[in-house]
Amino acid sequence: MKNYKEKNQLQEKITPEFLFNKRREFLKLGAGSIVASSLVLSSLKELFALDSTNPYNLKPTSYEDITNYINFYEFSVNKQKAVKLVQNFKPTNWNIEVSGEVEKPLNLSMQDIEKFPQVDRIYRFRCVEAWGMVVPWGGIELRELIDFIKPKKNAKYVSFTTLLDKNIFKDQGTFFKTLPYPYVEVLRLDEALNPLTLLATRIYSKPLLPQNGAPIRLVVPWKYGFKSIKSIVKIEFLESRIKGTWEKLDPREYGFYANVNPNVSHPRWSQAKETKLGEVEKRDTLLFNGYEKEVGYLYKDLDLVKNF
Ligand SMILES: Nc1nc2c(c(=O)[nH]1)N[C@H]1C(S)=C(S)[C@@H](COP(=O)(O)O)O[C@H]1N2
Ligand SMILES: [Mo]
Repeated sequence: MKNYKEKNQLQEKITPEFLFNKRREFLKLGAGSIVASSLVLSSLKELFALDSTNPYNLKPTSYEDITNYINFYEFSVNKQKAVKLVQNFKPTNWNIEVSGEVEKPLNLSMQDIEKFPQVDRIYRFRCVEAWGMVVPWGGIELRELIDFIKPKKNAKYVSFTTLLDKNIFKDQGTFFKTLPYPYVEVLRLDEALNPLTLLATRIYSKPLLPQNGAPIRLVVPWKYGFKSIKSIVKIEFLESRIKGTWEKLDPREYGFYANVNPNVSHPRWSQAKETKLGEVEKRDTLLFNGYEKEVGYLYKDLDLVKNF
């Protein structure tokens, strides 16, 4: 797009139906033939860019990789083993307790979650272990739920808790004796309210598989993956900060913020580069995992080295 005016003109022409049909055309014809046909095609990139599902035109990682290369320590620290063991986990009649400093404490079923506006978002996802992927998530923006339950004025933090059930999660308290279960993660309320933050219930439009945190998990794409807690049964609004599971285990390795940052090394390895699942060449790690424009305001007065 050459200039702002031109972009505005294009935007005026583009209705959601237009966008949908063009996309369908594109998908039907394949990329090759579309180059020959004229119309919008020089602007094809911009066309996709205007779609809020995938503003950075990211290429999603395969479903195979997303659903097999996982971390779910309650089952095993070994990724293949965890996928195998997690298959016995069949989340039914799921219930999420929403409590703490809120006007409307309540219990939510998955049917209740479905009543909130549903969104699809293709995000980068970066594990602290220096691998990354691109995931087409579906679910709700966490802020929709927060608006609904109305936090009290003194609520400043939100904590999330994974189900605790040693009959299902065989490794809760065995391999990692030092890991304090249930798994807990914590966000500042303003981080939780950022439009990027999701409660995800789908990947590639399919319900989450147990290994990816069925039936509902947090997604915070600018933070290391351990913040994106799986299989949530409790969301609590708090006046003061508490430590999550990883921060409790070792605050020097797993800070409260855990914002993706190429310049802040993990004590045992550099974070400057990452390997995307399905790729061979390493890529540069991006500050805030490439979401500085969307989340930079949250940290403008914060020393990112001290508060890692
Ligand atoms: N309850 C729970 N949530 C969790 C984890 C876990 O072990 N238990 N692992 C975290 C880590 S380290 C990462 S990288 C992501 C991985 O998500 P994925 O397995 O769907 O890729 O989940 C996070 N959420
Ligand atoms: Mo991770």
